[in-house]
This record gives sequence, C-alpha cells and structure tokens, in this order.
Amino acid sequence: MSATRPKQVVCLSGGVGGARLCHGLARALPPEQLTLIVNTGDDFRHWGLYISPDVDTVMYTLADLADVARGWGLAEESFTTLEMVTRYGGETWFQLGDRDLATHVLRSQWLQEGQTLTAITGRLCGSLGVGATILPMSDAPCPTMIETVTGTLSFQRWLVQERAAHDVLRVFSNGDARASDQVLRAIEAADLVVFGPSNPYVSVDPILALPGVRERIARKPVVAVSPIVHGAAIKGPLARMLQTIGKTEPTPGAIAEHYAGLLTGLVVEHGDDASLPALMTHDGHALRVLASSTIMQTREQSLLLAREVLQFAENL
Ligand code: FO1
Repeated sequence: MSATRPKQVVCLSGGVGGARLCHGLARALPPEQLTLIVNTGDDFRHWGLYISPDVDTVMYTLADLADVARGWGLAEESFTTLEMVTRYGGETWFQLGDRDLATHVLRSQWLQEGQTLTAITGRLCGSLGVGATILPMSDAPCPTMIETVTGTLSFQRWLVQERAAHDVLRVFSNGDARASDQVLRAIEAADLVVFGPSNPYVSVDPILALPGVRERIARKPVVAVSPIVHGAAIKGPLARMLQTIGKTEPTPGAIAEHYAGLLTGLVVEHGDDASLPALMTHDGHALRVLASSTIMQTREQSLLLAREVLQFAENL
C-alpha cells in the first residue's frame, strides 16, 4: 500500500456475504477511496424488467435499506404486486417486492433510453445516498449459465426456481462481454484488491473472466476473505460446488487454490488457519493468512472485519 496518496481499495463482490463486507469497507473508508466491482452474471429479465440482483444487494446494503433476514431486496417491503401477478397466472417463482420494483422499473426504462448499467447504478446510488462507487462489472449482458446433470439453466432458474437442486457440472458465461472502462481503470488505480466472501464460481469468477481483469489484478496485492467457514458456506450452494466442480472438500485452502496464485493474503475464520496447507502466491512467496471473525451478522461485525482486512493489507 503506497504511503503517500490515499489508498484506493477495490472490492469484487457478489451475493449477500460480499455485500456485507462492502458495507464494512464503505464505513471504514472515505467514499472516494472505495470502488465496488459487482457481478452482473446473475442479471436476467423477469416480468419484462431487467433485474440486477447483486448490484441491488450491494446498493441496498450500503444504503442501510436491505432486508437483512431475507438476504435480498428491501426491508419494510410488501408484495401486493406479486399477489395480483399470482391472480393473473404470471410467474411468481422470483419474488419482486413493491418497493424493489421501483428499482427494476426505472433501471429498465433508463436502459431502454440508452443509458448504461454503470450510469444507471450511479444515478440510483446517488438518490439513495450511497457514497462509495458501485460498478457493475460490465455494461453488456454476460449471463452466468449453470450446466447440471439435467441440462443447462440460467443462473436464477437454477438457484431460485430449482433451488440449486441439481449438482453443477460447469459454470460458464453466455456472452463475450467486456469489463467496463471504469472497472479496468479502478483496478489499475487500486492499491489493494479485496475478494469478498462470495462464491468464487458464480460471483467472483465472472468478473475475473472478463478480458483484461485478471491480468490487471495479478499486478496488485489481493486479499480474499474465505466464504467457507469450518467446512461450510455461510449461505448458498458453494460447499457442494467445491465438491462437484472443484473435486475438493470445502476448505479455505480450496478457495485459495481456486484463485490460483492471485492471492497475496487470505482471511479465514478463527480456527481455520490451523488446517491450512502452506500456500504460495504467484511470485513464489508464502500466502499470508489472517484468522479473524469473518461471520458478519451485524453492521458492527462487518465494520470490524473490514478494518481487520485493511490493517492486514497494510502489512503485506
Ligand atoms: N432469491 C430467492 O431465493 N428467491 C427470490 O424470490 C428472490 C427474489 C429476488 C428479488 C430481487 C433480488 O435483487 C434478489 C432476489 N433473490 C431471490 C436473490 C437472488 O437470487 C440472489 O441475490 C443472487 O442472484 C445471488 O446472490
């Protein structure tokens, strides 16, 4: 971390765990020093609207508007629109709340008017008082597809409609999207890159797979927070995916191996450091490991972990 100019921190995030670390980082750093690069592989069209779940989860979380218990959407929510859609026989497997709908309606309208997802996200964040910069990873569609033993599904159909019932053979991106210029510039300007405690396969890999991203990140100090705690994922199908795709048991070491040498440091839950094998970074140094409290159920826990990550990075 350069001692002179203010440190620029970039965090790659997807899902609920990633959003919570972003929340802590947004309280630990001045807004002009933090850029959040968010997965858009989960995006899809529903009720004729463009839905961007991971962007909304980070935006709502940083605005303190997220429904913490549900893990997505807005608190103080009602679902009267959904009730009417049910009466009309419309699709109800993906539940859009009434207040959440305002985000999807305006994002869809502004996309139709030719605004970019990046510009729209900035506009929504401005209205919600979110100071940190939230960047969708791309302004072009790059839907994550899930190949299972029973066929290939779009991400939300697999995760939500099918409840991730079928084992995943392969995760791939259906498109040739490019990272936005803003994303590439943010990584180039970063003093530190953080991988949130997100599912590597469906939340971080889609970002790393965009042309130019991985090679830029490889030149930076990278700290990842393990999404696996004591052999399990806090939320979602990651443990099973490590077994079926990675052919490995769910451990923080498997997460570090998955990122194949990109990491400079790894933050794991207290106790998980003891079982870590000796891991190397891409330039042949030993991977530095910090044991911390990585489960973030409260804003305070998110802030404490963010501060530990930043302090850990200072000494890398
Ligand atoms: N996840 C569900 O399991 N069921 C839902 O009905 C659902 C609705 C939903 C609406 C808006 C939104 O932004 C997210 C929503 N999610 C729902 C979560 C979503 O599938 C995940 O947040 C990500 O795509 C994976 O992290």
